[in-house]
Amino acid sequence: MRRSWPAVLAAVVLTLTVVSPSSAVNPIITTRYTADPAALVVGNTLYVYTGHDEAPAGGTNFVMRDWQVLSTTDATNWTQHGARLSLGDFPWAGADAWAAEVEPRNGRYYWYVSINGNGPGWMNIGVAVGDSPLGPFTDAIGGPLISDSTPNSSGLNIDPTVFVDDDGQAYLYWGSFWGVRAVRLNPDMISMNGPVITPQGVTNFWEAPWLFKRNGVYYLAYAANDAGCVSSSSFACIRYATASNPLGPWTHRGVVLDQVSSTTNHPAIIEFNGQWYMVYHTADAPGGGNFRRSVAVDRLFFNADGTMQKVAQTRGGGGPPSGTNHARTATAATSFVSAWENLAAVNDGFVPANSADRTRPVYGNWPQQGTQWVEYRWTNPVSVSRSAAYWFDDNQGIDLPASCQVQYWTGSAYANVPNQSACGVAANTFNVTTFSPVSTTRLRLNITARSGFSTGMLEWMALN
Ligand code: FUB
Repeated sequence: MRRSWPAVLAAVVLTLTVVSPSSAVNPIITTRYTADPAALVVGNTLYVYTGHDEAPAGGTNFVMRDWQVLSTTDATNWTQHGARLSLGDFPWAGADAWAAEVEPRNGRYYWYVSINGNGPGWMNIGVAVGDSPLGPFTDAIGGPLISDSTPNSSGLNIDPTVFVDDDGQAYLYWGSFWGVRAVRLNPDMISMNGPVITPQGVTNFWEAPWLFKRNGVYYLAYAANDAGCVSSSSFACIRYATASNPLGPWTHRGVVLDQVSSTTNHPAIIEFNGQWYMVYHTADAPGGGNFRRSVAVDRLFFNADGTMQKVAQTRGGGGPPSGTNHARTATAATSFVSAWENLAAVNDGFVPANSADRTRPVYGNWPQQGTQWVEYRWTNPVSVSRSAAYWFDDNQGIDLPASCQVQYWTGSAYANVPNQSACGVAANTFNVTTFSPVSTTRLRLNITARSGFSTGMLEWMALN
């Protein structure tokens, strides 16, 4: 059960904390990169436990060394509590402070974490325990709870989610590489009670399970990467299933969150102050990327029959990024523009209402498929360090791209801009890509379509 523990304790803890509130937009904080959220309500406070992405700009691997805590009492203003657990708290840890979740029981808080150990095997699940939602936390076992040597463990033992049912029985789910696993835990919360099972009916499970209960129904949300919901298997959507038993069998119910701007995604679903929320991560923070992710929170709504509506992603303020937009002084060129569309649309300074906004001319390359490009040309070199693309989606032959890549003219050839962050392909927003500044006379955006579709843009900014 995730709703527990007296409000007074949370209040006492908060008074001891240096607070740094941030505003209500997504990502919920942008002063550091946070990923893999897990949510917990304690009294009047919603805690979000996250991983911490520290990869450099342009990095191609996770750099994750600690776990962070954020909290709010209004789901709008967030307090950063910093790192409350790190690899150094586990003497047997080698690297990789991946996804984690906190579950309370009998006044104690159990923080289940994914860790690469310093012994044989790959990832493990360890447990730390503390006496308050903010710790301090210490290693509860002195070694992994789940490892590669656990009989019937997953191909990748990460992403724990723990749920204590009304009868006091605790369940641990985890897994990746399409291998979901579950086991009962003993009341001590740090040992298994029975064999590891492979739950049935978790359709297209990839990783990142989140188990909860509502109105007597068990819900399992999880990341999936099948072609039915993502533009490429590198990305993830969030699917969910329901069951009348916490170990299943499960009945798949559909997608509750579409692909986001980061390749990975990781859900938490929680009721707080009478409203339900989905907590997840994206690459939407400035300089963000697949290894520099940021936690987002949005409302989640249930239908009368208990199914969940798809979450509408709130993304920043939706307005154009600030800075000098060199696109306005550029001449645009393209590999192809449909005869009835207008390339000049990309740098006319328009701020669209959404990706289907046709109130002004649009750029589209239907019926071309594969990779097309748009570029800006200047007579004299300009210094550029950000690209912001607002994609066009007519819900017919033109769809959001599968991917994109920013390039610049070196004087003799095109090269990828250095240290590029994720080239976002989200709808209804300016997808900001950052990179190390280049001085150039040409900037090119290579746009790769989803299979069977063409692509288009409503606006493309080239910012200093
Ligand atoms: O953050 C590292 C890993 O990426 C997590 O454990 C997965 O859920 C995915 O988000």
